[in-house]
Amino acid sequence: MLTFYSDTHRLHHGSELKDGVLMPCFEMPSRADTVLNRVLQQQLGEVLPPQQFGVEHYAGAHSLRYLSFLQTAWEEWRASGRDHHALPLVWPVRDLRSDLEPEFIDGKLGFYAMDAGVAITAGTWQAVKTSADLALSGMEAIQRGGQHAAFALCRPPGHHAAHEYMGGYCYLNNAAIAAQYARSHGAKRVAVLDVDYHHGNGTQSIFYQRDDVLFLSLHGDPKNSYPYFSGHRDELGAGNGFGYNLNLPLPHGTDWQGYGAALQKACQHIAGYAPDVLVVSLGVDTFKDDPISSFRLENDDYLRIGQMLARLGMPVLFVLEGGYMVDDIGVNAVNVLQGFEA
Ligand code: SP5
Ligand code: ZN
Repeated sequence: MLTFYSDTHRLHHGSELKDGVLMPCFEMPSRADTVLNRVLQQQLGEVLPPQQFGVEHYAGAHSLRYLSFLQTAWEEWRASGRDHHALPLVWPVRDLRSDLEPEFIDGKLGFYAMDAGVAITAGTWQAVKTSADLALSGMEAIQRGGQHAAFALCRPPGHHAAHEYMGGYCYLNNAAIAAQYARSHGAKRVAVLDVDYHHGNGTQSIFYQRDDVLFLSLHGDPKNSYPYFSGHRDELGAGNGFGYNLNLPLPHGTDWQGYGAALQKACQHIAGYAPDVLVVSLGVDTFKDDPISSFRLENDDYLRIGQMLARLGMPVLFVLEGGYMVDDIGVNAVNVLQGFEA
């Protein structure tokens, strides 16, 4: 399987509040190093750099004003005299005005964010742009290069980012951008299966009203897991998209028994939809030792995930999302890919 990777991810490492204290993000550069090392060690296949895609390729998933905010936020923050990471601190919740974009950077940060897990640093735009380009390159290899599968080793991750907001370490929705690219280049139907521990609220939101992109997610129940405000079972899609969104929230402590059954259900749903291509938002924060999550998957369970996906018999683009037990994310992510290829 081809892997798409770039060192550019190193330009981004944010800060977040952990138990009320500002710390370096769990979403750190060593994550991608661990995954790349495992890809090389297991000789998964060639590792290729991304092609450069223009911002217009991100515009199916994101608004133009959000994209220009991301490109200029660091400069605006610097121009207002600060040099530490920029973090949002105020949000237009409920009855506050969310129809007007503020002019000052502090207001814009909150306007375009769902939480404070998305620091903007000097290298953030370049890193997130390259991460999206990796996903696009992977989709291109499948659609024009005739590859049956590809792995986009994306960092930063993307699935919490929606049409007009960032959140949960995510800025550009790499999986959604790749799914939209597939639709624009010949695929009639695309499915996105999100196996990250956290609900893929951004991807759900981007395709919520559409029947040409099916979204399915297995995740920690939002009653007690981030992102808390999205991912319930009754979110089924709207308008033309009604019936094309499937959430399978699972309780704390879920192990392979519960997880495998839910994945089986998701796979049946995907088979019935018969997409031309499947995008897998591959988070491995479902691991038993993940520091911020509460499922109990073991290393070998990731091989089983790959095997079940292979049985669908369709082309798959794997897009790396979360996973914070740095010692194991290489083994776990690559186990999915090797299980798929076995
Ligand atoms: C891409 C991705 O996986 N983003 C995850 C963002 C999660 N951010 C909030 C985490 C809060 C964790 N609280 C942990 C409580 C554990 N006892
Ligand atoms: Zn996650």
